[in-house]
Amino acid sequence: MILNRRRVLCWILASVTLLLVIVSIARTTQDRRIQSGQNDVRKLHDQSDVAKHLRSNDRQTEYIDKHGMHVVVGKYIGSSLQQVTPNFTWSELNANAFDPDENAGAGGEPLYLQRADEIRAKRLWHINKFNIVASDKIPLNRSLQDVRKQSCQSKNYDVKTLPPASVVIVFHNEAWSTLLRTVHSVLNRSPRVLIKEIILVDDYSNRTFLQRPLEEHLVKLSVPTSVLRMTQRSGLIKARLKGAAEATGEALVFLDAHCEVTPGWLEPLLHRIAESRTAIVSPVIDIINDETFAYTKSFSLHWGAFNWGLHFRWFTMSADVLEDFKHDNTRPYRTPVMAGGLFAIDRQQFFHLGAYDDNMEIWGGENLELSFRAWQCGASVEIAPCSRVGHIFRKASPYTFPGGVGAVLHANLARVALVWMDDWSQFFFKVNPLAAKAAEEQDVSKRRDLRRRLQCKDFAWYLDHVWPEHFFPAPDRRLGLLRHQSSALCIQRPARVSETSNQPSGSASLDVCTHGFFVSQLLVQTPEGYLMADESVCLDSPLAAEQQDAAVRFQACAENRRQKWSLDDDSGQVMHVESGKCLSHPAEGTSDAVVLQVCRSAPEQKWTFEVREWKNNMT
Ligand SMILES: [Mn+2]
Repeated sequence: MILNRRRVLCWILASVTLLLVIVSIARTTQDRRIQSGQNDVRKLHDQSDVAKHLRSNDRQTEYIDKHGMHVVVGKYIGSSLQQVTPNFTWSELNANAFDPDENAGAGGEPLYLQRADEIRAKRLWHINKFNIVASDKIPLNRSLQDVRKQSCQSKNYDVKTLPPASVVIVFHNEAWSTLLRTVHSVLNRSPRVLIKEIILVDDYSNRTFLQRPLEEHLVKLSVPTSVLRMTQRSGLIKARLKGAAEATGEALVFLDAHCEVTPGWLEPLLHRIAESRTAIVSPVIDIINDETFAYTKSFSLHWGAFNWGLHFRWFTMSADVLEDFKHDNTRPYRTPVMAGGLFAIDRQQFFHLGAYDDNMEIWGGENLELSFRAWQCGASVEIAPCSRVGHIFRKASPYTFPGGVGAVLHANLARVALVWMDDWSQFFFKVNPLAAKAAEEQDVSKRRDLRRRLQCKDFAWYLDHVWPEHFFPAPDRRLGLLRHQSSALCIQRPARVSETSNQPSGSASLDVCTHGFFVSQLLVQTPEGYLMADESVCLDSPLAAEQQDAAVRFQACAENRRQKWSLDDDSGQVMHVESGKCLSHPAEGTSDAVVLQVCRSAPEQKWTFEVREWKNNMT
């Protein structure tokens, strides 16, 4: 019982702990990886090469960019369940130990602590789940490098024609130094005429330094800055709604409370809104290291999407968006969904579209809800590659969630599915029984009314037009398991094992076939011949052209011919289109469970696609 509950908790935490694809850059030329990657560096002269590298390499989570920087795409997995969080005294929690050294962290350089500080930092880490001791040594006005591409830096904006913005920042027990570095970076790096005001919304913090001392600091600033206080713990969504309701700027810019904006961050966002009032625009989100506060650049060439569990993911952008991007790498490009923490929107448009679902609690799923709503109701969701904002990604959440983090997230996601996803909500609930359970208690009638009032398009339209490369089932696709007939084993996708793997690439394995909707064995067969699994990985055989008995793997879906398969339901053969060879489970002679071999009529090559109904039989 207890073990079970712990397993559920672990699962919930792992799934909650985000989004976060992160990137780190090794600039040092002595870095061996870079030296060994010299050839790669020369090869990767333009963006398309980088993309190819991302798509074809075994280690699809890394690449060397054209400046020779090693870029790693990784993912944070929450580990707070293993950590023992110490109890803090009242004075520890309420101490504001901000005491900056003049040049600490200048230019976004990392700050390494002295030995003596390290021990203290380890203990205090748990208050915010980042290195507060390092943060407190870095000035509020520290400089950051201009990390924009040349083409972005040379762009000029006529600021007088851009809509002034209200910057809305929600916080809950945020550290003084990170909260105010967010505010000061906005003041320092935004044209004054473009900032109408800064609105901080305090989601019921109880730290003493966030009360009077904060207000006394804010009145001294050069821009009108106010604090609104929630009278009970309300969560990000309700707090943002309160901030937006008070805002008077033509545009709204939402920021997390632990960000630092970089030079030129604001103009591209507002310029896009001036151009298209229905555009919701996010910056590129760079990484502020949670240990050293180093500013590291994140990749381009990715967009935001989601997996079968409706968890946000960064995936390589589609081929046609990449094509546009190559023509002009300064223009905002579309994305199926936004990450959610940082974005700009026309204020009237925000309310016209229905703001946020105020029945969503605390955090989670609201970014999908807004993204689906925007696209389906005539707006757009975009990323402005010339706008770059750093954000501290944490490995665990420092906050308590009233009601429990899992319950909150499942209920929020259930609302998203019930209102916006039509038939696909049934698929979501089949693979996510906890959300199905949560759905029983949700009343979404008000949001469905909104959808009708705005005459929004359906989810089929969204998938077809906004994300045709998606890996969900569809009316012209089959969902099911690929069963090897004589062994009665099924093809299985590797699990997401390492903390740095965004997409679980690796050998296709065979395992006992499962009943129901076990995600690792479910495949979507498309009319083009792709066999897609969750997390946007496809059945592939990278060495099919070069090797006998080439291994069969799951690799990031790449819309290429090498990932096409032709299934013959009568003969049971599954042919790899490019090589003309057949999917085989040899009895012996190879260490790989599944390989490609010359097609022949043999039990090794007989498979059944066992269909699973992803919709209820209601229609
Ligand atoms: Mn955040």
